[in-house]
Amino acid sequence: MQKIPQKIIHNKYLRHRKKFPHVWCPGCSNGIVLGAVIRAVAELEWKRSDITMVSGIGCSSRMPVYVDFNTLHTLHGRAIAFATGVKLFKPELKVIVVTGDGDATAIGGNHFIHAARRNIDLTVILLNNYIYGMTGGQYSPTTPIGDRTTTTPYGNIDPAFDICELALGAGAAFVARTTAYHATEAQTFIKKALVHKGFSLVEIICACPIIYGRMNKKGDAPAMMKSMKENILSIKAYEKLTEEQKEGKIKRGIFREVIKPEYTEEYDKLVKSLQASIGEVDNDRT
Ligand SMILES: Cc1ncc(C[n+]2csc(CCOP(=O)(O)OP(=O)(O)O)c2C)c(N)n1
Ligand code: SF4
Repeated sequence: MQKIPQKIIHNKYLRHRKKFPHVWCPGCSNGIVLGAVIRAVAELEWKRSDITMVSGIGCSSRMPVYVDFNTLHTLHGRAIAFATGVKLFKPELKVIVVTGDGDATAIGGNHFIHAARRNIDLTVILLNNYIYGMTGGQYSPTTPIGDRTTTTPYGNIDPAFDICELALGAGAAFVARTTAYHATEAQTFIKKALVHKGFSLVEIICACPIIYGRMNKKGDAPAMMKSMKENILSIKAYEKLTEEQKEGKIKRGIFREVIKPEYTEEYDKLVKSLQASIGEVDNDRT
């Protein structure tokens, strides 16, 4: 495919004259993910009006402010609920949900698992930085055991969710994980998720150097990126490790890619069959 110059992508898909500079801290991974999203959309040659991006509230959830698609910046934890409404009302739209680990798996956890179970055609891009960044660093359901946050000042004792395992358990049809360090892979996974018919999840491990990094002595943004490179391994590399070597390492890759009945299509079929049966009843009456 012909490579589209960055400037053209930026001019076409970003609200660069209206909404920049952005609010993200120096070294935050959110901008890398934004770049991967718009490059994936550019590769697909989708029109801006074909897409609706929906988010909740959080640093990650500010992404719809910056893209020139149809956008909905909604309530904390309710992005998937709003996105479900959009998709059912206008199934022809490509609906992208951008969410954080807090937004999607704490307050929004129920919406997340049930959208996966229903297999509604949404692409969920989940930026997992292991903390509530926007509100100053409370722990989230993905904060690792032992980590310090404002709500776990003596170290977290709650076991963390593995977001991809959660989505797989809930029945999601497409499940992938990568990191902000692996930006090209992120773009590829997002593109695959966007064209996948059904619920798709791309979890992107992100660096929040200013809150999570500082509180947990993870070093600066480059150090956090280096750690992603060294510790978040492809499925192939991970599977070669001994059980002992797997300690502290995480797998990245596509964990599931299957086609199953999609919710809006099933809903449409049901409506049409009911309308047809009502029509038969009406015909019998005449
Ligand atoms: C109903 C409700 N509860 C709480 C908040 C406060 N709040 C805003 S963002 C946020 C957490 C954001 O964390 P996450 O979703 O992980 O995103 P991040 O900022 O880390 O990208 C919270 C608790 C809110 N806005 N609305
Ligand atoms: S607080 Fe963390 S997640 Fe939020 S913009 Fe800053 S670095 Fe990024």
